[in-house]
Amino acid sequence: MNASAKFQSLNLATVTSLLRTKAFGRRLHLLDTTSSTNSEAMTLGQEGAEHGTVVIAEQQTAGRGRLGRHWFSPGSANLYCSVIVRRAPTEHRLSEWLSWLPLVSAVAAARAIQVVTNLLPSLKWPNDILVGHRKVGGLLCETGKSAAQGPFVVIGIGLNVNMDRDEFPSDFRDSATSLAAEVRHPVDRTVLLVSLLGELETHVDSLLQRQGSECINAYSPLCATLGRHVRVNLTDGQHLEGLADSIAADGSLQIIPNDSAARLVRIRAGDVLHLG
Ligand code: BT5
Repeated sequence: MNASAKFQSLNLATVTSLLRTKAFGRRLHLLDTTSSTNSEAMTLGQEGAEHGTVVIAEQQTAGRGRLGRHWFSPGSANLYCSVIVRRAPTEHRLSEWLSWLPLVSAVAAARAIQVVTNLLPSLKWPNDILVGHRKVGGLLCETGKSAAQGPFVVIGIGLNVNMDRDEFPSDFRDSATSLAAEVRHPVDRTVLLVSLLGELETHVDSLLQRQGSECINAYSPLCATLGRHVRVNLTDGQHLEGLADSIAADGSLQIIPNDSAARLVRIRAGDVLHLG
């Protein structure tokens, strides 16, 4: 890969001049190094940062995945981005909103990747972004609260953009990829970031108006998990194997367990392995 294209830095003025969003990225913090953009955004959110505030870092020293896992975040090659979302629907739709926000954000990220690279990413439930069977990105949504402005959500997105495959640590080298490795040329991170923030704002805004059933129509066609035999490692240490049947109105994954074809089991949280 061409080294100069690969390591071109993100530039605040350039990103800002290309943005076409109303709120997302209008307040943009571009950091060289941070522990985690989600942690930075959480702090800013608690201090009252406004809706759409974005934190980007060239490198994370303690990037976080779900359930306390680590997100590999080397410098100047990828995107590490966190957005503060302060909009929320009325009380009775709040839990639907919180369950769908990560899934809809994954749809937005997949769409941005498609627009910028022509690749056709898919999603592993709940919100892994895949190219082929390899993971090119992931999402971590966290909720916080500030004294004056009330609750907020941080949408954190990590996308592997210009890394070579052999740069990944050996424990997930076979299951990870980058956009550049797939298209075989460097990908402009500025263009990707601008597209990502635009798609995110559109999808998050429309989630405010939509019912769960409408989200299913946007999410399901991209979901590579549906129709597959899967193993789900549940958060309580148990596991379940079966056929991934469908997405429920609340964003849960519905499985037909191997040991009981007669019932559907709803999974709200867990890790999915595609078995076949
Ligand atoms: C995720 O977690 O996929 C969510 C990742 C979110 C990262 C973003 S970066 C910006 C923001 N700031 C943060 O601190 N976090 C967010 P999970 O589903 O738990 O996947 C983690 C697992 O993926 C790890 O245990 C590894 O196996 C694998 N992994 C770690 N780094 C990876 C990478 N760069 N590419 C592909 N796979 C990776």
